[in-house]
Amino acid sequence: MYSALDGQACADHDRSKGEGVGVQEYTGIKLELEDKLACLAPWEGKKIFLVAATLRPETMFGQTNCYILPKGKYGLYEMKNGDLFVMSARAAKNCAYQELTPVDREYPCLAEILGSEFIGKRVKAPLSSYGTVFILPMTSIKMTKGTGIVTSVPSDSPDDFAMLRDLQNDAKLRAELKVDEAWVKDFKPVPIIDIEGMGDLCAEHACNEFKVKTHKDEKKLLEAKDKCYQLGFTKGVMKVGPVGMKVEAAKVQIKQEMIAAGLAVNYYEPEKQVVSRTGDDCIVALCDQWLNDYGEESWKNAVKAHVKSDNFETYNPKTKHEFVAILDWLKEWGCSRTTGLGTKVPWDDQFVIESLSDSTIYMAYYTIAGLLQGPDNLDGKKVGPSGIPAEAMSIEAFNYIFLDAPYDASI
Ligand code: ANZ
Repeated sequence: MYSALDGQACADHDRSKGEGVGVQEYTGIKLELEDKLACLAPWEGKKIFLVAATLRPETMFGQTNCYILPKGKYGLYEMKNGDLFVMSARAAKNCAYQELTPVDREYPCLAEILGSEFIGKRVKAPLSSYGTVFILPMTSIKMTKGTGIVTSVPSDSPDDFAMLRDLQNDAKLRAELKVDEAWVKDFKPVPIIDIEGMGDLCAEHACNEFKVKTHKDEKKLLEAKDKCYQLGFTKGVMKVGPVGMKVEAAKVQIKQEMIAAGLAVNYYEPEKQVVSRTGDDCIVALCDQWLNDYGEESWKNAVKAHVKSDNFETYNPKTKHEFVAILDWLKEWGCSRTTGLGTKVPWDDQFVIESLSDSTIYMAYYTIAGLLQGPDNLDGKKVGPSGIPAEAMSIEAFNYIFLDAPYDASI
């Protein structure tokens, strides 16, 4: 998690919003634009892709259309390999910090395009049985999530199913949203995943079960979506592509294959909004970072055994449980940063130790500071009550005090 304004990683306690928020990994599906747009004429002959962010790459076989927000502001951005991507500026910024753009951390907008300009145009939908699909409007799209473009899989996504059903059956809605019947009429949901107890069109099944009437039934759609996601993941079996494979495995395999074939890209962003204390909307960036490997088995087990033992006392049993629970998920922890107060990382002094990590260590020093420095001697320039000068505090001395290392009078 990174603040471009601060020019460095934005750790948990550097945030005014979004403490504990992690990174969401999406697959960016490249939908190649087949039709021309007057405003894109200067780039004729180049490949232009609308990029849809998805968490379900294994469902790409069932794409029937693409959704865009009519009032959404999209931009055209060049990528490293010469591809031109249509996406929100926010997504382009994340891409620029993930080594996708020609110049790292730069994402000049080549053209601004309103979502409505794309409606009724066609894109190639990779892996789908329809091959070419239409771009349709969806008013519930959030510009603060993914790329602001969604690829529609009405067989497995209740949101997509409800919207497509309304566009197919409701002439008034079509007129209102300026959608031609020909763009929706022949695009039926494609059975691609079998789920025990839900059949092979789980979105329709869930919409019926939760009585979703229209695409505006937000609450019911959420319940339907939860059910499809959960059961799809745990019980879903592929009917197309890698037939018979569990969704859980197919998800990983299809993502890898699509990226290798140039049909998709990896795209990351904060899973919810993260704002730094400097007021910057954070992004996900690839950057050099030192990590503490708290997940390392022998470390983890030693700490866990200690926390669970009678030697570790908490005022409240809940606190003890929380320690154990956190030890279970805590893995790599970014522990360096480039600016701000802190102790220099001993082996790489371009970084300082990130303050939360620093504060797990420096209290140890307090146990001996009184002897080494004493009161009114914050910078340690005077020799304290122990009579030991700073120069005498070698690594061996610290190891003797804190690590039970043998005492060596000759040092
Ligand atoms: C294809 C697909 C197939 C999807 C499928 C879902 C199910 P959650 O789970 O809520 O985080 N999406 C992506 N960007 C969006 C946006 N800006 N506004 C609204 N919806 C957006 O959502 C992840 C899914 O929400 C993504 O995965 C995308 O639809 C949609 F069977 O892609 B999915």
